[in-house]
Amino acid sequence: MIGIFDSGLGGLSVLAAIARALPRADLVYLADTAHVPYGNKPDGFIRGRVEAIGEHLVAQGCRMLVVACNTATAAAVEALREKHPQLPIVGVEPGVKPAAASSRSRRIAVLATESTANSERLARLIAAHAQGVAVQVEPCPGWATRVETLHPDDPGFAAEVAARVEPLLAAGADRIVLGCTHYSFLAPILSPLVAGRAELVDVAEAVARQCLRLAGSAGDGSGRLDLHATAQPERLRAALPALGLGWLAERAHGQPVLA
Ligand code: DGN
Repeated sequence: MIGIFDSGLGGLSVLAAIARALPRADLVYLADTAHVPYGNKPDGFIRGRVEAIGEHLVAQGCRMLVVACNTATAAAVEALREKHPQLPIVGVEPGVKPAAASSRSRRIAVLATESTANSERLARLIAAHAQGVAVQVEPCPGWATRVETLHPDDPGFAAEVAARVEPLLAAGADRIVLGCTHYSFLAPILSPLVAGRAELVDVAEAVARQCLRLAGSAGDGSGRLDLHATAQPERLRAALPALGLGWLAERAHGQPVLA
């Protein structure tokens, strides 16, 4: 069984990619909805949450963990690996490497939470993989929370997104990295905005391939999905069709539970 978690709904984009790549793996998705968002919280708090969630998922029988959150990965994946040295633990990092490697203009932008934008981990990632490429890191406060409302298509918010992204495109960025798993669900707003000028870079599929490599097969279970949340678990099932993931709701087993 693979345990996948995020502060809220964003990691569902990673869950969907994993469910496609490992159709027979049993999966547990945990949303830490009692504490969403993580993006403006201190690292120590996020580490505490990640450790508690790790314990919970291991107690459920998970034999692999996926931190489906850039913010939690930056703040706490190393601490989680120290706690569970026997487990494969996959983190999620902004796709700076593929963006820098494919950029023709040699200019890319990273959209992320404030916490990820200010993290040492992102600075190291850029230093290691974007040599000779100009990287603009753009913190996007409130965007993850907007996805949590399930109404990111509000015209006022779409205008806010455009106001943040247009200057990046005007400066010549031809790769826009979605550095927060929630932002995958903003693709309906972002894709038309960048069309013909830049490509969006999302690492969900790459994370799923990494899980497949580590698992060694597409799963040896029945492909069941359990949904856990630390608050309002019933919202999770309703969120799936609202986010275009109705097919995952069919895989979901029983009622979402309070973790
Ligand atoms: N989805 C998470 C991320 O990838 O950073 C966190 C978003 C949040 O909690 N603000």
